[in-house]
Amino acid sequence: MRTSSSRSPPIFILLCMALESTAVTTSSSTFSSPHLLLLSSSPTTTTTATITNSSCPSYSFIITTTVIIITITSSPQFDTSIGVLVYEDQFLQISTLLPSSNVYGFGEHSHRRFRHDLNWKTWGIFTRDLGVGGDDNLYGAHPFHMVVEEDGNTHGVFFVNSNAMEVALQPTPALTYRTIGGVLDFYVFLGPTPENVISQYGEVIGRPVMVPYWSLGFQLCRWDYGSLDRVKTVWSEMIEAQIPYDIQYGDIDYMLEKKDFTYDKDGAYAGLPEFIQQVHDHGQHYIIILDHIIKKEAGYHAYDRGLDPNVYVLNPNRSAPIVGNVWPGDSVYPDFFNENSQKYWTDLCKDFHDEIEYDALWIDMNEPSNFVKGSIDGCDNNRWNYPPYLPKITIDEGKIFTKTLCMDARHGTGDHYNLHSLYGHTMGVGTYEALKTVFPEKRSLVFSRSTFAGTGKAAHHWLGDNQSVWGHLHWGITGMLEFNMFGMPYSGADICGFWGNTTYEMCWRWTQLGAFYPYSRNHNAMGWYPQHPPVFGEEFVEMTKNILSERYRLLPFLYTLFYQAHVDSSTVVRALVNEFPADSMTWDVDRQFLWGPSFMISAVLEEGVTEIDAYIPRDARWYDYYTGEEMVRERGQVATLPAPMDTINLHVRGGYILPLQEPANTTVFSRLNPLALLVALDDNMQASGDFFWDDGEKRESYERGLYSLLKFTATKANLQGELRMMVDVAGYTDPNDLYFHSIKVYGVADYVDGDVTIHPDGSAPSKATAVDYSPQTKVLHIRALQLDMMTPFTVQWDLE
Ligand SMILES: *[C@@H]1O[C@H](CO)[C@@H](O)[C@H](O)[C@H]1NC(C)=O
Ligand SMILES: *[C@@H]1O[C@H](CO)[C@@H](O)[C@H](O)[C@H]1NC(C)=O
Ligand SMILES: *[C@@H]1O[C@H](CO)[C@@H](O)[C@H](O)[C@H]1NC(C)=O
Ligand SMILES: *[C@@H]1O[C@H](CO)[C@@H](O)[C@H](O)[C@H]1NC(C)=O
Ligand SMILES: CC(=O)N[C@H]1CO[C@H](CO)[C@@H](O)[C@@H]1O
Repeated sequence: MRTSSSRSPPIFILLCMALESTAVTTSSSTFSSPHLLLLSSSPTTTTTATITNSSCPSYSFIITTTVIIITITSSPQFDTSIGVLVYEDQFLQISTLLPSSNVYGFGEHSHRRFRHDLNWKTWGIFTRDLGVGGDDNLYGAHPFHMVVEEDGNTHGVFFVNSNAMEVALQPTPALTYRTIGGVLDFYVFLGPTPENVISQYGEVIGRPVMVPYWSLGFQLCRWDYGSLDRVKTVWSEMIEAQIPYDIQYGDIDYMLEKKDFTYDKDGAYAGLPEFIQQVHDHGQHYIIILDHIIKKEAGYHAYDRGLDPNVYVLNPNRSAPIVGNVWPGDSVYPDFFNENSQKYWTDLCKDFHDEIEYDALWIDMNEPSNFVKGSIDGCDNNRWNYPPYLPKITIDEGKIFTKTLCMDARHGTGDHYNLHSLYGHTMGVGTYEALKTVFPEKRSLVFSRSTFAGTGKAAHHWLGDNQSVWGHLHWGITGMLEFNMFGMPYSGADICGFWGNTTYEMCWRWTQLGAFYPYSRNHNAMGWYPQHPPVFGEEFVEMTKNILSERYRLLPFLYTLFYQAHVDSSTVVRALVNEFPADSMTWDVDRQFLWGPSFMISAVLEEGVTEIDAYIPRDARWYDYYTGEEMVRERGQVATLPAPMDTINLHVRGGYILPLQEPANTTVFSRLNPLALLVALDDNMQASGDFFWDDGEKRESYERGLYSLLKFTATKANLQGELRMMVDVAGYTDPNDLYFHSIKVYGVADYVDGDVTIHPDGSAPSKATAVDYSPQTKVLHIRALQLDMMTPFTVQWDLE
């Protein structure tokens, strides 16, 4: 990562396929590896070339002393002829024309819509501790976007720069980057599809880390339960109500005087280790919060241990650690750019785990936040703290260092001016490394509020986007879609909202929507009306149990999507435009979303509403998830769908096979239950799907081959429908003898009442004993099966 200010020409790297091939610097138009091309614009020569490779879109480029034009399809995708390039020491600017107005990405902001408004909107990028609500730059920095053209061709651009910057969008369409440091260094991803672009970006920044299976369960959190007794009460209410519930949190009130690596053992949280044991005994997990700062207090172990060798961010003259003020009072900042900090942080995490057996860490405030401006001594008046140009970032009183450290604070490898937006990223990676020591065998989790391009290879992100207001149900969907683009698929907003009193109806609808957040957590702030499901009474509990049971039923499918994301950065929460980029109706859809390519969620996002308008993409068959009935008339239309209080609309796309499992109260128990398959046939009466399974928590199970991968295909031939299961990888055999007990096939139009035959590999065929077929819904349901998970099988049924 280049972070220092220097004058150098822009660098472009074009990427289509894998990065295995070595980079080639162009000096002529002969290239050994057309997949990856490093273009250094030189001020004295003009270079032009056209590159063709059958497995990549072909492209051409022109570089002159003043202009860079890159063309992938017919019109230029990157064309700087619209504006001047500026390289000053603390001001760099580059503009490009865009081939279409369908621009997605850039973060972190609370974008109201997924597709950008190009009408002179300017977005700042600089990590910042700020509440959601305006157009502010928020916790993370992600200078990445993609552009979808009229014909569906898509390219992406990653601007590799960590300085404070702004992106100015213009209706031409065009965009301008202005940054106050670093160099102009770009990756251009050739696509041609949105998912290709995101995968190519993932190749550069790192693939998303694999989550443990238990993290897909429902989670409950609150800032300031007040005492462990209150936590126990809430926990018991949840269990008594039999709501699926995998994870309980401890927010900062578990700490003694808000100090990291302590708990209030003689006060309000006496008995916490024993409670965590009890949580574990119920098949659940416990996650604690840590802040980014250490209280400056002699005698406090976490502070003392960081002094020699010093691991803290230093003041500008390097005479002592710079001191800010956060929750516990005057505090110092562990510097994850300092080579000594990893051991320091790992030791603290390890020792604390010996005291309380947490299962994962949630790191907050790491933008890095500071409640005083710059430091308790203020900041010097120099060109770093008062840069000549300030991008459109949110600051108070015209000062870039408000709510954070002075820009001339010193890190191990540079100054805060350049490294600011990387602080949370390095803390996320450092915490991930520390947890490898705490849990050498087990995958854990790190949630980081502040993130940068690539944080997803170590950590996850919840959307700070969180007030108990209706608008946030919609914005949270855009937030998830964006973080999936940014390589952090495991995300979601706080269900029922964080700040403010929720209402019964809002929390009800948010619980339905949040059941389909990959990261499904109900979280409430201090002082507001309690919002864990049992407080709302019996009917609310019933609804919560029902919808979370559907979530748990779908977990094998969701987990398989996470495996795919880990392998190739495919998105888990996916925008409709990613699947149907040439269908212009999908470009603006951000109130609905998909899980992977095949499962569509259309929730109610407003108060007092009992029907919704949902777009049903035209190039596919769609089935109601619950009944299996096909949406025939609605296909390619904006359909008005009934959405009474007990309903969230869920649809399955023809052509896909989803692995399912009977739900239970936690994932530990649901993993013991029988499996099922949902087969949704496409227009050719075909479908396919995968099922990834491992023990759910061993580290690097994929890399070490400790997993199994099943492949399913459904076809139609000779008046027979057929479903075939093959074991593609057999690296893990579940100790619980899992078997498929039910197969549902949606869209079987021409079924004749005959025998359904089962052929397990290596044993004699048999007739299915329980078969239901509905001529109304065209659903074939084969029940009472006992098909071993690791034995390939074929199931056949007769057709007219
Ligand atoms: C395309 O690129 C690949 C990988 O670099 C290379 O092996 C292949 O020969 C190229 N094909 C053509 C037609 O140039
Ligand atoms: C879940 O159910 C199992 C078995 O019925 C029980 O042992 C366990 O305590 C339950 N866990 C929770 C969190 O309710
Ligand atoms: C270094 O800076 C700190 C505050 O930023 C100041 O208190 C101290 O006097 C300075 N020391 C020297 C040697 O300049
Ligand atoms: C939120 O609810 C609490 C508890 O019922 C109540 O005391 C408080 O006044 C409410 N606050 C607002 C702003 O409505
Ligand atoms: C808008 C808002 O309330 N944002 C908050 C989201 O939650 C985090 C902590 O969980 C707060 O720090 C944000 O201020």
